Parts: sequence; structure tokens; C-alpha cells
Amino acid sequence: SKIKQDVLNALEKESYISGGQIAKDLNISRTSVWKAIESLRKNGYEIKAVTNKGYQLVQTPNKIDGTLIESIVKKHQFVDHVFYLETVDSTQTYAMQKLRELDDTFIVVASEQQKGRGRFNRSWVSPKQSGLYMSIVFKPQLPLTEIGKFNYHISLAIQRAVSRVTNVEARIKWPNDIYVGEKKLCGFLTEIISESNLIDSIICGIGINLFDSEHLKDVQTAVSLEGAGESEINIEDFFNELIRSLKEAYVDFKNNRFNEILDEWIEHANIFERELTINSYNESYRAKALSIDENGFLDVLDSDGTIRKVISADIELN
Ligand code: BTX
Repeated sequence: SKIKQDVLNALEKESYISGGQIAKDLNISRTSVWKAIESLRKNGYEIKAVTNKGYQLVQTPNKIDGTLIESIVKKHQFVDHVFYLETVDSTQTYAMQKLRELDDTFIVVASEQQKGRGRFNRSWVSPKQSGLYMSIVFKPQLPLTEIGKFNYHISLAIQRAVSRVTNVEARIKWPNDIYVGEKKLCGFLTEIISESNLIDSIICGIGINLFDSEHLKDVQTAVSLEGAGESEINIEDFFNELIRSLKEAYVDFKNNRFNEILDEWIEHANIFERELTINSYNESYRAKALSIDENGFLDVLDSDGTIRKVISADIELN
């Protein structure tokens, strides 16, 4: 509930806060505060009551739960609404349906997907409490031509979040994956609704593997943050940094700061100085990546010595 989230936020802000103070700040009764605290405890939050000092949040449960997700999204004022689901077919499909009745920005987060999907009708393995599965709806009101830059901002945001919170060396694989070594840590897809050359909505679906689960082991090319790193993954810290980075990236996208992020993007990409196989919808060819142009096209040099521009394709690293 909203009260529960607000109480959690209050506890997170201060090292100690009294029940009376929370009640006053939130303009609710002491009984409501007490009920919210009891409920948080049931969800695995360890909250100590210290005489003369007040409540202290000692530990969060390290589980993906609605209260945590909602409080972090709100804290960053990331989007207008948050929808959290224990399980869903696909957050992307859910977001598409919500868009029919909602004209605001929002995020859908689930702790499990039954039919997570990737690009080109591929599937995204999304086991329970093992990864972050989310779809974000943005309403940038920009010309459609700007969309080619969007994936750069998002992929860099995810790469930054990983490097800010963990010691994992994540690299960006053009256009929308994050790799650790030769394995995929994260994939995202960007779908758009446009009207007369203006972007109406961007629906960006992101899947990030946090922990190694049995189901993830079935995907030979997958890796999780926990599996790739040396330290334990704290969901709250990671999700918090991810939302912060995504917000930062979105502001950069809206303000057309593509040129300012490109060097950093290139530095963290894994497509340069190696052989690539470019699979576009009607052909497949070998090439080497040269650079990114000012609109977000990837310039490659194919084996015939021709420079080609790539906007949407699937790349194999060779
Ligand atoms: P993609 O088509 O580039 O990647 C899908 C491919 O990645 C699969 O064919 C498989 O080989 C591999 N794969 C499947 N599951 C995983 C996994 N958990 N980790 C690593 N590799 C995997 C990339 O598509 C875009 C994926 C977006 C997923 C998000 S989750 C939230 C949102 N909702 C939804 O249904 N999709 C998006």
C-alpha cells in the first residue's frame, strides 16, 4: 500500500525515526504507522525499535517486492505510475495493454514472466526472483528520427549501473544487449508508437539476470550478475542505481546529448576490432565495425570493402 511505501521511505531516510515523527510527517495515525511496520516485518524487513530513539531499518529482505520497487521508482521521480506484479505473461505485453487506458509515463516490474519475449519472436527466460523484468513507457514528444539514438542511452545506463554497483565488467553489444565476456547478462527491446513522425510512446522492455537459477542454466549463453561477479548482489542497491542511471540517460536523450555520451559508449562496447556477422532482415554478411554516425547508425566495412550503414540488425560476435 501507499502508506507502507511511505513508511519504508521514511525509515530509509533516517538512521532512527520515532513512530510519532513518521505519523506527523505522513499525516497518518500512529496505529497506521505501527501496522505498516508490522506488515514490512512480515515481508522480511528487519526493523528494530530502540527506546528513546525510534525505529531503525536494519536490513531489507533482498527480494524483489512491490513495496521496494515502488518506493525506489518514486524516490527518483522516474515515471508517473508503477505497476508491480508477482507474475505476468510479459511486462511488455502488459504495458502495451495499459497504454490503451493510460496516457502517462509508467513502469511495469514483475518478479517472474511466463512468456518473456526477446526480439524477433525469441523468448526471454524469466524465472522467479532471479532477475529484473521490466517495461518502461516514456513519452518524449520528439521527432521519430531521434529514435535511433535511444538504445545508446539505455545501454549505457545499464552498463553504468552495473559498473557503479558491482565489480563486473559489463560491455555493450550493439544494439541492445549487455555482455560479460561472451555471455549475455541483459537484453532489452525498444518498441514505439508514433503518430505523424512524432514519437508518441516508447515501450522499453529490459531483462537483467541477477542470480543463477536452474532455468537460466538452460541458456548456455546467459550469465547473471551474481555469477559474473565476486560480491553478493543487493537488489535494492542495484535497482536503485539502475533507476537513477535510466533517469539520467532519459534526460540526456530528451535533451539531445547523444554526442556527449558517444565516446563513453564506444569505450564500453564490445563490437569493435573484431569480425562480426551482420544479420539484417534480408541478408547476412561479414563486416567490421567502424564508427557510429550522428544519427545512431552503425557504419561497418564489409568483406568487399564497402562501407554500409546499419540501423537494425542482429550481430554475431566472431
Ligand atoms: P534477444 O532476442 O536479443 O535475446 C533473446 C535470446 O537471448 C534468446 O533467443 C536466448 O538465446 C537468449 N536468452 C533468453 N533468455 C535469456 C536470459 N534470461 N539471459 C540471457 N540470454 C537469454 C533481447 O532479446 C531482449 C529481451 C528483453 C526481455 C525483457 S524482460 C522485460 C520485458 N518483457 C518482455 O517480455 N521482454 C522484455
